[in-house]
Amino acid sequence: MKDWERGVPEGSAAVEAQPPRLLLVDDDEPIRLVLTRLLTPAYQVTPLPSAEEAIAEVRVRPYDVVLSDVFLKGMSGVEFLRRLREQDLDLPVLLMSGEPNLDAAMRAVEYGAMRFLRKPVDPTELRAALAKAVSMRRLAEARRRSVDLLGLPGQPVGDRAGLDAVVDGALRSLKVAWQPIVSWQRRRTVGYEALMRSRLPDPAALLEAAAKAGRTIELGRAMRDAVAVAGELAPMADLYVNLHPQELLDEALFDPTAPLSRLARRVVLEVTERSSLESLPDARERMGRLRKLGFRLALDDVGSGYAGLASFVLVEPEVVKLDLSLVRDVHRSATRRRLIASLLAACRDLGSVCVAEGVELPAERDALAEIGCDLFQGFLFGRPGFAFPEPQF
Ligand code: G
Ligand code: MN
Repeated sequence: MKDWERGVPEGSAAVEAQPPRLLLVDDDEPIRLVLTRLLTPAYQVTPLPSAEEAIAEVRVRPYDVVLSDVFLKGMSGVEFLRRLREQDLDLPVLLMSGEPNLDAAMRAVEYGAMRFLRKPVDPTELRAALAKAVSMRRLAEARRRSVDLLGLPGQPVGDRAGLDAVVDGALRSLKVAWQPIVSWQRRRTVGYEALMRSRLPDPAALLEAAAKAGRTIELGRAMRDAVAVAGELAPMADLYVNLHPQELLDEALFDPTAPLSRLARRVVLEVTERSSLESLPDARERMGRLRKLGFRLALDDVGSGYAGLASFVLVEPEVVKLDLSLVRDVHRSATRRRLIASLLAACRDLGSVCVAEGVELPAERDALAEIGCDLFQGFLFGRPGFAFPEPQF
């Protein structure tokens, strides 16, 4: 479990002397009181009744996170966000609303709200969302401050040549592991997700090494080619392939004669909602080109707390993959079930199908099936393996 899921800002523990500064904006006084009480002393809460006062406040004092009602007198939520962004680009904003209004939520998220919370806000969910926002705030700051130091976790690499050697070795040992995606009702495999493996300890280490060496595109190509070779031998099922956002800028991805393009009708390309696709030049047009080649698109890691709605609007995914952090313990959490049920309903409206990822327990599977989810991926059905593992039902 990550710290933010426990409701503890990452890296806070004993090291951080000051609790994070939270600006609470709501024109309803009882709500200000309740939330202030709930969040003190974990946060230094400044409650304010209006958007105008909040804007004035962030001008004079630094804040780590803003929690605000979306409907404030005298200023729309979108206008409020825009003015906050003028002051501070990295300031995370969580919006709350009593009226679940998809349109307002989408526009808010488009304008950089990090999360949309429904009132009455569930305290556990609120704490987790705030802790995550603060962690991301710190990460953004650290990133801006950090000089680009070379080095992998647990494996310091002092120079560019050393780094290139690490990446070369990893590329030579690159292999594709496949994890089944199943229909529970039909007890059938409907697809396999391709996962990268190499002699580095985990795929994240490989991605990080490649990124530091400026070789992300090269790694992506190698992986796509490896997928295409193995995919020729795959059982009849769709092939799910993760794309790094930078790969969307690689012309080779759009080449109709590339090995993977020849399998396009069977391939679902996964783009993650963890990165801001909106900042990608011509993102929408690029998605269109991939569809013309026959590829379908999936939005990966949905529900991991990032700007989901904006990426939804942009990608219009055929497949939505629910993040394992949302799936975990779904049988024990009515909040998760409600959230997933509303995601499933939204997917149905938009003509997308949902895959629940990271299903480990029969109880999770059953709870998901009960709210209408049928496609599953996870250790319960099959671990990733090199020879297209048969799932267990
Ligand atoms: O980000 P993406 O959804 O592409 O990540 C898939 C990752 O999730 C893979 O690394 C895979 O090994 C892992 N994974 C798949 N099924 C499970 C599961 O049931 N539990 C856990 N903890 N991880 C899983
Ligand atoms: Mn994936």
